[in-house]
Amino acid sequence: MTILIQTTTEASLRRWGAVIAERAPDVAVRLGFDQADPAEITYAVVWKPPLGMLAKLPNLKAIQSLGAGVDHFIDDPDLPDVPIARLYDPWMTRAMTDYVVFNTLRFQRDMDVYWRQQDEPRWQEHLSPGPEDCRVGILGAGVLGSDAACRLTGLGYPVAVWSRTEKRIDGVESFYGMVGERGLDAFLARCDVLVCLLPLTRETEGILDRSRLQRLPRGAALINSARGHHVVDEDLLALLDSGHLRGAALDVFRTEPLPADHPYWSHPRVFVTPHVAARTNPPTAVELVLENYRRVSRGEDLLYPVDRVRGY
Ligand code: NDP
Ligand code: OXD
Repeated sequence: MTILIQTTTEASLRRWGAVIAERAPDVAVRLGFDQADPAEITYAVVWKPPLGMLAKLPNLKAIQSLGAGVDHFIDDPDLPDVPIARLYDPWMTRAMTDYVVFNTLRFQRDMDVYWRQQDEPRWQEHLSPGPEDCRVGILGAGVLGSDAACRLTGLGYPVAVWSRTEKRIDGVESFYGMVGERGLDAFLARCDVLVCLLPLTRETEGILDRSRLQRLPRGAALINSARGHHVVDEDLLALLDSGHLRGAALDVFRTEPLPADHPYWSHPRVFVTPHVAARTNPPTAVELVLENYRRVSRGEDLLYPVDRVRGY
């Protein structure tokens, strides 16, 4: 049993190598496809593997994503038919919830407005609502969405989630599916702050287009820390410029790094962060990576499996 770690930078390969060597010194690890004999690899641990690379591993038994999302390889036309696991790490969940809470507070307390006023400079108070008057809606009620929903509820925000199936989360309203009084349009109409924490799939690609964003109440804000392809950029920019939306906090983009000439960088109502809402943290993420390695070695099912048909 040999592990292949495949990531996008030498630094992260070295970091993963060091963490596994410390935690499981007896496990054979290859850092990068170029360093491996393809026939020896049984377990591939990957972030954005090159298309077709996984198909070159004839003895592969399982794939572990180094992200909660699997969109970075699930559409590979040559993806081997082996079990796949997404990443789950409480450290990462807490980081994402921190990011969502920080940005929700930023909008609710008008910090985005004060930030712009400082450029003028202008000394002007605003009558910011309390959390009880700021309705938050979270698209996605999985690992990340449900944790953010619980924390925000504890802070006094009225919170609703939208998912494929109905949810029961204490103090949180559940909306689900596309139609009906619990469907997507009804959900959007009650969101002063909309948070996107959906996986990127064929169903959710471009879900935040003009028609959906227009259903938000005037003056609503968007927080997208899921994937850039959930948002139709031109539609978001048009609604920010028209004043329908007050602002957007964006952590993820269709092209990453975000190109230097992209209008988001200089837009006064957009707050850009470079895909850092919940980074993968090797010292904690290694727990699941090694547990799934042991499971593969024993022929057991993976923890946190991905449904290939649903795409998450
Ligand atoms: P989960 O798989 O745990 O949850 C996904 C949720 O989305 C589920 O509630 C699911 O509904 C819902 N969903 C999926 N498809 C649909 C659909 N078509 N209609 C309605 N609801 C849908 O994912 P996580 O919470 O762990 O992560 C979400 C995403 O966050 C990741 O896929 C990744 O893209 C992004 N992410 C971003 C990071 C960053 O740093 N910016 C870091 C980590 C993750 P149901 O429960 O009914 O199946
Ligand atoms: C993830 C990510 O999917 O970091 O985990 O984006």
